[in-house]
Amino acid sequence: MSTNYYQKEIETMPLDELQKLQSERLKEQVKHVYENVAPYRKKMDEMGVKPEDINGIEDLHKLPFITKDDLRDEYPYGYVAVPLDECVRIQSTSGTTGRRVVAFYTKEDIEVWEDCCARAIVAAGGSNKDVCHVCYGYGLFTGGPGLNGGSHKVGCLTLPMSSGNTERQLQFMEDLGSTIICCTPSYALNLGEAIKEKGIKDKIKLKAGIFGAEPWTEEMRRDIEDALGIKAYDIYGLTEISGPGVSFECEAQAGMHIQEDHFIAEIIDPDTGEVLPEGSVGELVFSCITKKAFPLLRYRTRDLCILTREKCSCGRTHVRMKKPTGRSDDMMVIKGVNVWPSQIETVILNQGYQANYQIVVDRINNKDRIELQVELTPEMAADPKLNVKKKESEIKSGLKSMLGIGVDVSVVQPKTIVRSEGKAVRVIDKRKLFG
Ligand code: DLL
Repeated sequence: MSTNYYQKEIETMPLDELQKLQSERLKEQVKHVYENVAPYRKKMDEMGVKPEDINGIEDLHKLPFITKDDLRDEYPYGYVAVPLDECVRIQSTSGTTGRRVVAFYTKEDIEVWEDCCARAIVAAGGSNKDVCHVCYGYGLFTGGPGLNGGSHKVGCLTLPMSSGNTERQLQFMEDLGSTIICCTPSYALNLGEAIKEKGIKDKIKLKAGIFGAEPWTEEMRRDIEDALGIKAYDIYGLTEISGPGVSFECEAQAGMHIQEDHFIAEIIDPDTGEVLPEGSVGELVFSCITKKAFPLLRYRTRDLCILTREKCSCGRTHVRMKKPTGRSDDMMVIKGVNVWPSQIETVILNQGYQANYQIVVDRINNKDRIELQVELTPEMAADPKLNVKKKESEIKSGLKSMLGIGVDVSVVQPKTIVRSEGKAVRVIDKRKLFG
């Protein structure tokens, strides 16, 4: 394996040095936040914690958490820690429920964020020889601006395509010889489908893709790699912590390295808030130790995952997070059973379907009902021996053994389920559970 780094010294820094750096940065950051963010100062005062009590990462657990609700309550400026004339950018979450969260950046914060994205691009094999095709949305969403900035830093020829208009995406990809693509994994599959339909796979020069912003399974990775003829890398991030690049995969494709010189990660029990040991599944919590404008400490992401410090073959020393298995708030409780969409996806992809599916949950006469629609692949639909009932019952029994509950399954013709250009909406929950 030949490994490239964007910032080798920091990416491969021995753990003891890295933790020393984190401790120094954390101490400074807590002071900065305490002095400048009134709602956080209040939280610390209520818990009886002063900046002097934080002498290093071993004291992190003493600090209060921040949740999305805290940010919404203080919308828009409550958690901004520098005068507004030092801020140069705002980005925002998509905010499908409740108020949007807006994040603020100084010039230096943008540098940090773009460095993180540049590290991800280089880890995916990118260099100034590449044409980097960015079809994450541009605008308030962080995907487009983040990868765009990282791509500039690496020196790639950057194509700021934004999302949508698949025809035009393919035209540019072909004409300009795009070699790296950045988009959501669900859109990558749509592009793969369109390339196959047009029969232009041999004209596409892609070698790598950097996919994130939504959960995707290993099975989906395999499908994307086949459809586009590339190596598919995962990238993770959230607006509140800066955007994409908080963590990313290297060529080992075995979990995403969290950029620990900028973000300290913890895994907690989502119910009690207790910090869990390495290897436990729990909620991921981040503390930003270099950002100045919007420096969240102990921010609860609601993403569930596992951290590992096992040695990585790429030489990076930064802790890795496994693919998030779901969100503590995305988990559905159906017929009393915890169900994550990723479990359903694993079953259908293992049976040869693609990730074109929709889950509808309803409650009829006080009984939960879960229905899954799955698209046949064009090959399945064209098979003269296709037996729809058999296909449906195979999926049903796969789901029964994965989830332990019955699911109503219908297979539908290719192209029936609406395609996404950004984050896919997999679940429609019609139950009115929360008033
Ligand atoms: O989705 C930032 C991003 C853009 C990440 C482009 C990667 C690529 P938000 O819109 O604030 O930010 O959504 C953040 O998306 O808490 C996760 O639940 C989910 N998410 C992001 N990346 C991944 C991933 C961007 N690789 C929320 N795997 C996060 C699973 C992801 N879920």
